[in-house]
Amino acid sequence: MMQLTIPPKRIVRVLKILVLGEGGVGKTSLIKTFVFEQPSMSLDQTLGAEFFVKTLDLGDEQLKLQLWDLAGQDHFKNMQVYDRFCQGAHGALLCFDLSDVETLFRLEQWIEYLNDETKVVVVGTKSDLVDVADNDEFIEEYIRDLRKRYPFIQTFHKTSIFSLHSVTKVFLELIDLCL
Ligand SMILES: Nc1nc2c(ncn2[C@@H]2O[C@H](COP(=O)(O)OP(=O)(O)OP(=O)(O)O)[C@@H](O)[C@H]2O)c(=O)[nH]1
Ligand SMILES: [Mg+2]
Repeated sequence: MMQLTIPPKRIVRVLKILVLGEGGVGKTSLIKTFVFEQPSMSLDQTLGAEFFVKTLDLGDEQLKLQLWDLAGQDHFKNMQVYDRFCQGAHGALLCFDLSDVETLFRLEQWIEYLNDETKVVVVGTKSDLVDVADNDEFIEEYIRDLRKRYPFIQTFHKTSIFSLHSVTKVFLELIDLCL
């Protein structure tokens, strides 16, 4: 009997992607929604760091994504290991909660971990919780100013884990910038 051998797809590239932002902004939920391709609420605080892998098909080749989910609570940040965790990252999603402006003001603390070669997309999470008009102009202006000071910040998008489209978009856009 003839046997068919299907050659394994070749891994073309490995991308290290960080997902950063204050505790509770929705980093783990965002990653899980992207990885599992369905709205995925995270119910627990991340302890230290978690790590997810997703492969994407690029024709007959594969892209392997290493998604680094760093806990946002202050006591983890104070352990001073994040500098090392962030080394060598190709891209980062810098997340804040649209319904909690304090988390926007803390973005700069996370930017400190990055170098100018890392591609960055800013993500305003939980868009389902806010009215479009709430703080909108203020937030846009604040991010415009951040981008002037940190030109490696590329774009800003709003997400909700209940809209798979917006979640996939931020990851794919970042990946595109990194390739
Ligand atoms: N309404 C709404 N809630 C969300 C959304 N994303 C996350 N949440 C909720 O926000 C809370 C915190 O989400 P996590 O994903 O655990 O937040 P985190 O940033 O990983 O927090 P740490 O692990 O502590 O750093 C959970 O109750 C989520 O269900 C969203 O898009 N909309
Ligand atoms: Mg988490």
